[in-house]
Amino acid sequence: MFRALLFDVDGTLAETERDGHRPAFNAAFAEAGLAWRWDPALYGELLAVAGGKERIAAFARRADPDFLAAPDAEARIRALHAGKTRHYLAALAGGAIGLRPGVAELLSAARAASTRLAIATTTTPDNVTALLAATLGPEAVGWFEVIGAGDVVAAKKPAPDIYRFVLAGLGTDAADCLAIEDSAVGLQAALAAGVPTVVTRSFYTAGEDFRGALAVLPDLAAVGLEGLARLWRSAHG
Ligand code: XBP
Ligand code: MG
Repeated sequence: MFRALLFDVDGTLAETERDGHRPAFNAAFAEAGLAWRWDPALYGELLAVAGGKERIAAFARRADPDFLAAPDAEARIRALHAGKTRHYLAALAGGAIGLRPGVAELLSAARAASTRLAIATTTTPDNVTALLAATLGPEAVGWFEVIGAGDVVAAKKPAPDIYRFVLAGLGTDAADCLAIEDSAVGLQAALAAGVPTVVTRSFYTAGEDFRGALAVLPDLAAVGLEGLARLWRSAHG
């Protein structure tokens, strides 16, 4: 049986992207007087780049090269991203986003079985705390022994760094853990760190290439803790 469950956040714990992060980016752009607007289809393309600041820079590179050429471009991206985070946190606090099916049940079964819990995400740490508090209560953040999030590592997913950070914090071998991811980028990060991974497809990732996953499921309601344990054992001969 695996010792720890490592959860991705966006798309895995909750469908945060289309109606959470995306409108928060747009609100920050409008506030800064920029004409940029990310509609749901464009945002789906932009998700190929993980991390909000990195996503803004990737968009500017193709849509507004003058913005990037300015000497203060990096500072402006940081300010835009801070505004985006403020809008996103307000939306979460207002109850805009709920957990995906089966997430709360799995967390409670894992806690009952003393399975260790951790988070490995690209998103900003405050976003994780706010999502957990809004959906599971303020004590839920304490259920996770390690929360690896955002800029704590230099290279974001698909680099394995955030998984390595979490594994080091837990002091466990990668093979003794199970990661739950929703995207090809996240799957690549977990596999590159040696963590067996189950994928739950999400709104934007349903058509991606999930080769290497132990299983690809519609959501976590389709499998309980026991089902995950069976999948994990199947990879351990
Ligand atoms: C998904 C992401 C994140 C969010 C934005 O992260 O790519 O970048 O879209 O978050 P994961 P920030 O699936 O690893 O949880 O704007 O806070 O960077
Ligand atoms: Mg994700």
